[in-house]
Amino acid sequence: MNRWQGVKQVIVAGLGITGLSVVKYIRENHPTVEIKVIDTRANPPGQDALPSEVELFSGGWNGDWLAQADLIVCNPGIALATPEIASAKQQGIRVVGDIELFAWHNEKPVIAITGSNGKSTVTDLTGVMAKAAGLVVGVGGNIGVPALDLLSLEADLYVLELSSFQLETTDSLNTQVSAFLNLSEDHMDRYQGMDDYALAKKRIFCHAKYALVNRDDKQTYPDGEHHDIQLATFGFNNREFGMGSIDGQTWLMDHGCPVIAAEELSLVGRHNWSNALVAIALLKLSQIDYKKALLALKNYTGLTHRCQVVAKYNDITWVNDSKATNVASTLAALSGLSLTGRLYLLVGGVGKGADFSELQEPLTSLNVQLCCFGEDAAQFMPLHSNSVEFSTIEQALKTITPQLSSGDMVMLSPACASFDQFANFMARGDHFTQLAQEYSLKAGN
Ligand code: UMA
Ligand code: ADP
Repeated sequence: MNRWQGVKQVIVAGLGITGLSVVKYIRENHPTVEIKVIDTRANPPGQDALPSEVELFSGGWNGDWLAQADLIVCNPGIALATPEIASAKQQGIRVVGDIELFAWHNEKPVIAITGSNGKSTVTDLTGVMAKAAGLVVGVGGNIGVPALDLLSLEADLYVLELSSFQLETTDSLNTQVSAFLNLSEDHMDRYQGMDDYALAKKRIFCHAKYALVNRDDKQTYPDGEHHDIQLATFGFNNREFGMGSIDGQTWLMDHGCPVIAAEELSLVGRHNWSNALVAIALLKLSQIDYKKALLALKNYTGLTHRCQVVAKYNDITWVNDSKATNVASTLAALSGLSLTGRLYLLVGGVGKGADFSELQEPLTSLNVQLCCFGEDAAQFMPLHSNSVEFSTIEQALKTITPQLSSGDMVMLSPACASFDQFANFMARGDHFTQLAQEYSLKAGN
């Protein structure tokens, strides 16, 4: 089926790296199609890289342009409920996302990964392992490399991290395996509730051969309408892809056969054992021999900004977990901790309408000082009796550094988005890391 038949005029709604990749893809593959870009921001990121022949309308919507379009390609950051997009849809104009364009073009096997937490780690690790097994692999999607930019690689396999935002505008992505890792509260500023959020994520199963789901989180299972799909599961007990105990040690298991001891992994934390197990399962379900990739798995240390030790001096550890942008990821960071000293936990930023009360219980069992910063700092203050409010990360670190002593840990695991004070979670993590490296030399002396 040629989905581009009759498409003469495309509106790319929202620039950023996605919009740029869409423009580049259409110019290279459908050169007769006219492209115009609309971005509601006054100075959209990426405008300097836009070819001069492509017209840009910024700082709002352009109703005339939208009305003339045969196809609108929407940035994942723009909700389909946005009145201008909803009205274009109502008028019969097709609205898709970049992943849908990828699906129209691609014929190679795809592994797709979604979930509230762990997507980037699993996506990156699966890519690393598939490469170690000898394949040419394209790794991208929500992890930060637009999927359309991968097509020129002519890879043997594509591993895509897909957000619920991207899945909302994707209808026809064929996958060898679609994994749904876990579901916890996030993006409640965009969805009506958890059911609405889960529904967007379950679109990953629409054209999947296998659904890989979490036995410990039944919310990840496909609904009845995905009846053709073959189900595979992972979890902490010893079934299918699971975990077992051998001589008192935890092992990652494939249908009862030991694969690797958890202790052998460079990744730390129980949640990362689960991430490693998923990567093993994804390769097996894609008929890739994961045994060729076990050394790569063993040596994999994870991505930056995820529970990453960025400074250690005078027995004080500084951890950057800036990617913890929701409650569940901060809970995961807390669950693996064993400390001899006090934890100084930096939380705050943009709460996205979340309920933070779940953090209260794990915090009571820890020797902790809660350092609350940013726009929603006040929402964290009641969670612990030892809470202090700061305006910024720097103010918090400046204040606590003289109090630190041997065995303590300073951890940024904010449970919030960063947009009140930073461009993104990476900028926030880099800022923390730079300060940690500076202040760690002054602490514990
Ligand atoms: N926006 C507007 N008007 C526009 C266009 C965008 O207001 O006309 C705003 C939206 O509020 C949105 C943001 O700008 O939040 C997104 O624009 P952007 O220019 O940052 O987008 P891209 O650079 O194309 O990045 C997008 C994804 N961003 C979002 O989904 C918000 C990136 O995921 C992704 O890596 C990239 O495409 C490549 O696929 C980021 C993200 O935060 C990391 N994702 C969310 C998450 O992981 O929780 C879903
Ligand atoms: P995502 O791409 O879904 O945001 P990341 O791999 O970037 O996932 O990790 C985001 C945050 O979630 C980090 O703070 C990380 O430590 C934590 N995390 C990673 N894997 C899991 C998991 N399986 N369950 C819960 N939290 C996790």
